[in-house]
Amino acid sequence: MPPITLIGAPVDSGQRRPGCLMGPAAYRVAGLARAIAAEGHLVRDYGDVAIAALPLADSPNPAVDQLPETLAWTEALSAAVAGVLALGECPVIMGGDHSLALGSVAGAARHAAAIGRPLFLLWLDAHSDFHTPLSTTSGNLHGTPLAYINGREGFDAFPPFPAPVPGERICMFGIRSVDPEEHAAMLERDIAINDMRVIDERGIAAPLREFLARVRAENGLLHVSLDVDFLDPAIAPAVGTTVPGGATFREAHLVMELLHESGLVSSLDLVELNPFLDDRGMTARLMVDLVGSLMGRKVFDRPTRAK
Ligand code: HAR
Ligand code: MN
Ligand code: MN
Ligand code: MN
Repeated sequence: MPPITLIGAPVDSGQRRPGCLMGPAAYRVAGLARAIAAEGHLVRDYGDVAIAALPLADSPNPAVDQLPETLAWTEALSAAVAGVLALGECPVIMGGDHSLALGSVAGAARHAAAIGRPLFLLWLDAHSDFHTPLSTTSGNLHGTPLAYINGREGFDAFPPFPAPVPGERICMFGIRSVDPEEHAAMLERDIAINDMRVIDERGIAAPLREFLARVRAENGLLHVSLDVDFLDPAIAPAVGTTVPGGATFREAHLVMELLHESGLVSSLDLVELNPFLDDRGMTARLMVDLVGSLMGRKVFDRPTRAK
């Protein structure tokens, strides 16, 4: 793997429950850099990205909350992520709520376009986050990044998304909370929606291997967006939007192990951790352990005969 660069993104503006701004600090306390270095990778901490003066902005949808903050984060994180990728490093964005993906994936898409490779997206989440600023009824912009990335209309206040990612290059896992408008819009596209029912019936490895084979066949870059609520709330309580019936400890680690073996991951978001809601750091620690698996941690080398 290339060198890993941790980017702090203390974004709190995509939802109304405060606390995600403490995410980067919690990852540092839980030893994220050490866990990555332990697998033999070079790792550096870029520090926290900051936003300064907010732009003037208004939405035709009066429900939309904290649009100026979200616009400012989108620009700042897009620039940071594109810059780190251009250096040949792998950015790991320590969130921060999921609205940060409006910027992180824009940065990854900008870089992919610059080097002429297709960007693929793995979305690990209870939610589809496929609302637009026009369709959202909650007004919480953490419910919108995937629509922006996919090039849906309604993001006039935002910079045009560089090279929108078509549905065929998007794969979701863990989905179990989708609003009717998002659902209708998703069905018009060829997004691989591996909801929890698919995982129950097929397991998580087979559909993930199919997706990774497509990324490899097209020489794609792969951005992974890991939302804490992908995980079952029993093992990951530190998130404002828990939904029962999420991925288990082993399902989540298996995803990370397969991603490591694939060697395809080029950038990663860690989002929605709200340390204020955690139970003695258990969620922060689990997220760090999952990144450890993605970076190559294993208990022992499995004998090839057991494949
Ligand atoms: N669909 C709901 C809404 O728009 C819930 C969105 C919640 N999103 C997250 N991130 N927690 O995945 O409000
Ligand atoms: Mn999300
Ligand atoms: Mn979610
Ligand atoms: Mn490795």
